[in-house]
Amino acid sequence: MSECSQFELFGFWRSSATYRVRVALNLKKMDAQEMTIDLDAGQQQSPEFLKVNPLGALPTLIEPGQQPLTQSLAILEYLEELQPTPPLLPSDPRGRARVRSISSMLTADTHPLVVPRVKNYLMERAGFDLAAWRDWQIQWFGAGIRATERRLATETGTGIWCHGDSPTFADIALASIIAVMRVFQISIPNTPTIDRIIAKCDTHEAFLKAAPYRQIGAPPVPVSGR
Ligand SMILES: N[C@@H](CCC(=O)N[C@@H](CS)C(=O)NCC(=O)O)C(=O)O
Repeated sequence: MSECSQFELFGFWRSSATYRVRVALNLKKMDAQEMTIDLDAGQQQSPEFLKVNPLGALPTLIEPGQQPLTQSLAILEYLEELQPTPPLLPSDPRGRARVRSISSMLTADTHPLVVPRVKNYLMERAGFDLAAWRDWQIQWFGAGIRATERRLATETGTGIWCHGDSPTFADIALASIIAVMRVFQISIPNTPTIDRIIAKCDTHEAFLKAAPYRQIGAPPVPVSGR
């Protein structure tokens, strides 16, 4: 895939949405050179980066001669079309809809509540301190993860992975939320189906290579984290 090695990816070590793109690239054996935008230093709001992504968010995929591509799920869809093997969506329409539904629940309804711009607003304008922010994180990670567990535990599509017996966008989305929860040392109890699927991700090289603490710019792994 020589044309694919021309990708550049704006990302940050602990960015959950960047992680999704890393895993998809790894599964599809595609390559991108990652360039860091330091979210802790507020580089996403620099005038230069806002020209690349007006929302001031990661990831953004850069391909020569093309406009920047933003939104992790749109990037995953694009990679899926460019390189259909291995497929990260099921072959049947109903299955694809289920995988996209689980993925959206996590990436569109859970993740946006816990991003830096929301934290900054709550801390600067809504009187939050760090303890209130942590309660907020636990509340919204918990809501998304518990809903996902209920679906995975009861829906017939669930297999070894979130859908069937090979990884899909849904596993990438789930693992991306768990990866950032681990960074923040947040765990939600009583999620046996999720725990089983994440144990699978934890033995899969494509997921392991994408892990936050394996990225350039990451701090040392805390003793109690990973
Ligand atoms: N829906 C977007 C989420 C993008 C997003 O919010 N990314 C976070 C990092 S995981 C970010 O860059 N946040 C910057 C900020 O909130 O200031 C996607 O999936 O790509």
